Amino acid sequence: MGFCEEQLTRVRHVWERMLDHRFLRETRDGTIADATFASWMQQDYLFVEAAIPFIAALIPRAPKPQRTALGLAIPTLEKELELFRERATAAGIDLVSVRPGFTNHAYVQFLLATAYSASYAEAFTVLYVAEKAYYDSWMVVRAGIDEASAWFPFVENWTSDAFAGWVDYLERELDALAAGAGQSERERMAELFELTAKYEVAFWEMAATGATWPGLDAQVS
Ligand code: MP5
Repeated sequence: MGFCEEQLTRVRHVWERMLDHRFLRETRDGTIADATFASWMQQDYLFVEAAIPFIAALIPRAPKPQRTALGLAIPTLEKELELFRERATAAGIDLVSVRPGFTNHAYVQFLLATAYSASYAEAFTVLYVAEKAYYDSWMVVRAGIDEASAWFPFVENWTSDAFAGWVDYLERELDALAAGAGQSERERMAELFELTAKYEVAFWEMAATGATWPGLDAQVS
């Protein structure tokens, strides 16, 4: 069994919570409040913006054969940001004056900290888990959402064949990195695997509840 399969089995209780999150079920069933979906869009727009420097920081550290794939991910993310802007304009959602919520802020700091201070294989683990989480999560939504939904373009974005191929690629590469890692690095990779999965659950929770910062409300955060 490869590292990814082994870890997905190990953290399955977290993964199941993620896939059973009410944000995903309500988006699939078309019962999600527009304001709730808008709150996810606003926060995830900031997250995707931050994913660009995260990937960019990995490129100079990557083994040569991985550099091109990581480099090509950047224009894909730019296109994704364009999709957010287009959907936001269509639905009258402000993306400009948004500030990151606590969970989003913590997750982004975690991404950047791993990119700059963890080993390459550890940072690559975080990349894989974040992408795999979105693929699996949006597949849940795909299973029932009305294709005429205003939110369907997001489903298409993260369940496309191209995105599935990217996640498969990351999985193969991560399995190889783990196979070449020593025991203590593998343990740190496993820890980051789990932490990233937990951040993904926390992100859906933040979106579903509209949470901003603990102890503050939307007016002062
Ligand atoms: C992704 C995302 C997927 N957009 N947001 C969160 C909270 N997790 C994962 O990353 P990408 O770079 O948009 O494919």
